[in-house]
Amino acid sequence: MRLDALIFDVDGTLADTEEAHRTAFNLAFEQLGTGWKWSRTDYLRLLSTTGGKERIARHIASLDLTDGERAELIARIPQMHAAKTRFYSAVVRDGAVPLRPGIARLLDEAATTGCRLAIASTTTAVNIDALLHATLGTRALELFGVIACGDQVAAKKPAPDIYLLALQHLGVRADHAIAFEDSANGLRAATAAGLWTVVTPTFWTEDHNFDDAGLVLPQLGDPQTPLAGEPGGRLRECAWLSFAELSSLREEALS
Ligand code: XBP
Ligand code: MG
Repeated sequence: MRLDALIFDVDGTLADTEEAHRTAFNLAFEQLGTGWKWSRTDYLRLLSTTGGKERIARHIASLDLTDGERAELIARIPQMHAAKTRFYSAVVRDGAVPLRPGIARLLDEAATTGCRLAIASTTTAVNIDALLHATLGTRALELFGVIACGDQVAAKKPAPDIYLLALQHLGVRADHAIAFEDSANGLRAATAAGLWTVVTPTFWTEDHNFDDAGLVLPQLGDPQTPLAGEPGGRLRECAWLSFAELSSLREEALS
């Protein structure tokens, strides 16, 4: 079956960004004097809520507050999230967060074959622009023809909306595309949109359930960062997921 597009999640998939997000949240909380500080344990739990604004709202809901205190904090969520986004995008724009192994290689291989590339992410366009500019430079706008993200949809992952929006903007059928994700919420969103999905977990999502994934690998690998035990585990041709093998694995899975 034809393969017309690859659709990539951003946070955790293109790059391992969540520690940078967590740090940015804490810097914003300190700047705004909320007295909050999310530990890694806190953030592991809060990450099951997609969207930074929604994550802050969930934290507020967990606090013992009067109705007036709660309402005042809820009213400040946009301000908190804007401050967090300033901290995060500044750190990423400075190059603090690299692409994960194999991402740049697979993007090039796919683009060379004429396969289109898109993004479907819960984070903001500002954050995506900062990451792509820092890691791919001006090539990013040539590579990714469609960027669907953040508040462009009302229902965030695990709802399929952001993937359906990316497919709509691509003008591509779900069964002619592949999604790349790192989390259970992302896998559910892509699967609900009808996409065969490759999952590359990070520390933040390694305990998630990926039973519905088409393929699960620790990362995409490349000649400089070969995958241990490959070929031979899931891969047959080389110790990284090449575009050619990605296409054939999906073909077999869907035939
Ligand atoms: C991951 C998310 C985002 C980030 C934080 O997005 O759920 O909320 O954790 O970014 P994805 P914001 O994996 O879909 O790329 O604060 O901008 O939401
Ligand atoms: Mg993600």
